[in-house]
Amino acid sequence: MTHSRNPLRLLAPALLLAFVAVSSVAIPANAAPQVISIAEARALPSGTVVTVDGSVTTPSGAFYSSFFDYGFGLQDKSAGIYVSLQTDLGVAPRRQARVTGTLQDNGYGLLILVPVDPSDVVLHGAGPKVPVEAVATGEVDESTEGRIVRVVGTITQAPAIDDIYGYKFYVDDGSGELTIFVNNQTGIDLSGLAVGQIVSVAGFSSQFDTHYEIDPRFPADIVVLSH
Ligand SMILES: [Ca+2]
Repeated sequence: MTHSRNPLRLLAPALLLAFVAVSSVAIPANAAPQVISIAEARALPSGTVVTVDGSVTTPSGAFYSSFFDYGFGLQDKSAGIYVSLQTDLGVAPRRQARVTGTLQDNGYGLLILVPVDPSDVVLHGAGPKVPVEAVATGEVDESTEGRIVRVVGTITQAPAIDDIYGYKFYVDDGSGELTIFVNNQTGIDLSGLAVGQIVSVAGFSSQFDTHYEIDPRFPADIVVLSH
């Protein structure tokens, strides 16, 4: 029975137990997940689970008619991202939220963060005011996706209904025509807008399939500067 005295055989279970004991001490189940910046998260492959912390930038559910969820934009100093949720947490801009979720494409080119459960969104106080970033109409693209941006341009195509999804119109400041997509839940009245007017439009820098767009959040995001 020499094998029973093999010291390695006796040692192995002890080492394993020691490892398990150390592991469970080092990583308790309820430990706060490691927070990374949204820019770091955006650079990771689809399917990666991440935790980010940022200031809410769009009221939850404001984009329901085209996004079909009660999610919201989230932005930190580095970047922004859309958090997709089927539960309405009733959040509004400047709520601070820590979100753990899976990075994925929404099927139309927009990178979203999808929490497994609403409890993966931890609201904690008020966040900093997210500055609205002025960009050219031709600059709204992958590099601005997920952030709150603002353009000033001439309306080139008047608002038109887009089925059940909302309304869209187009603006151009000379750098390229940009789609403005207005979701039904935003309460924005587009009836006064016409081709040739110069408007300021702020909102969430989004992507739909082959094009990029700004999705305004509420009426104050659209201001007519010249009739
Ligand atoms: Ca994209």
